[in-house]
Amino acid sequence: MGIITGGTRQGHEPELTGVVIRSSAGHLLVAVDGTIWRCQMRGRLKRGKRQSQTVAVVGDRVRIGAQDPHAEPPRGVLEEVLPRTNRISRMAARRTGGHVEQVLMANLDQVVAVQSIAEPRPQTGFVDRLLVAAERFGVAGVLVLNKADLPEPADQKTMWDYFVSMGYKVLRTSAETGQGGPQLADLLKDRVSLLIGASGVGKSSLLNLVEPGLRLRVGEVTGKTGLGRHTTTSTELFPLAGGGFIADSPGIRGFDPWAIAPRDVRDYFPDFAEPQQACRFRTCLHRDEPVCGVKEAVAKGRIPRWRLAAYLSLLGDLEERAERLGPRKRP
Ligand SMILES: Nc1nc2c(ncn2[C@@H]2O[C@H](COP(=O)(O)OP(=O)(O)O)[C@@H](O)[C@H]2O)c(=O)[nH]1
Ligand SMILES: [Mg+2]
Ligand SMILES: [Zn+2]
Repeated sequence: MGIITGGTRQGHEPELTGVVIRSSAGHLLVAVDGTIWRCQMRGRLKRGKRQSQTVAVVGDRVRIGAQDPHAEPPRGVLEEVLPRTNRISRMAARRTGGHVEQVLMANLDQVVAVQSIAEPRPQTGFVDRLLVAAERFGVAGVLVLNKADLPEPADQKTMWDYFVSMGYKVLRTSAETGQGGPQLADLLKDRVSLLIGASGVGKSSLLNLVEPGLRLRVGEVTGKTGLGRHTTTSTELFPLAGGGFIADSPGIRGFDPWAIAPRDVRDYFPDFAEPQQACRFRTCLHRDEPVCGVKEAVAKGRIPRWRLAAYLSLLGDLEERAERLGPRKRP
């Protein structure tokens, strides 16, 4: 994989390519041949036509110009973001009205949705939405259930078993007892992964478990809300000693996938594919339409109710956004 090994190019001015390992407010850390450069964005890149909230994100391959190669750390300026093979994006905060894309990471192999069995409890619909985005952007989606040392309610287990039945990998771990550690290390090895989940589920703890050298800061879960404090403040990419790269991200709660037309949402629910062949209308949205194969599958217990609810909730949110933006700006 070697995405962090960039390369130098001969020329009048030294030009370097590397990988963004951290990006915040116009400042980047870029790994070039194992050396970390601190880089600034040029104004024209910041103001570029691209609507993405973040022009250069973690995982992006970039070309930089050296400004002060002998400084500690060496300093450079971002010249160009090289084309992405893929990305994971959501809509930026609601107050932007759904116009702004927030790219969480570029050039990745898999997104690992981390939830905890308790403290905090799993968020309804979050995993469903994240997996929709993964399917949409051509990234593999994997589930990790952390805090497996805590008792797991039966209805939760049924829910995760359903994701297994759809073909997703579900791994139970405990950063406390070390359970599932070797399996998680195996899952991450030689791949470029992004860990996503609410604050407090144990993302940083899990990374410390598989890569003790990282010594990431771990937050306390506050008693009142059961949610963690945001001790990880920006997404950061780390090389793994055994091969591969892993990005730890600050806790995110909501996830509205970017660039999905409402009518296409159903195609990213793989469990709907077969039952929806029985829908009377080829364009059935499985909502109010008569003779709907998906609703029938729910009635017969073959698709759980919460799964249809997760779909309808996402559909509603994307429709609302499309309405706000008007027909011309729909993705
Ligand atoms: N019981 C239990 N607690 C855990 C486990 N993993 C993490 N924690 C605790 O959960 C809290 C949040 O952990 P942290 O790694 O900062 O979560 P992050 O916000 O997702 O990075 C800390 O108090 C950890 O000690 C686990 O497997 N079991
Ligand atoms: Mg963290
Ligand atoms: Zn239908």
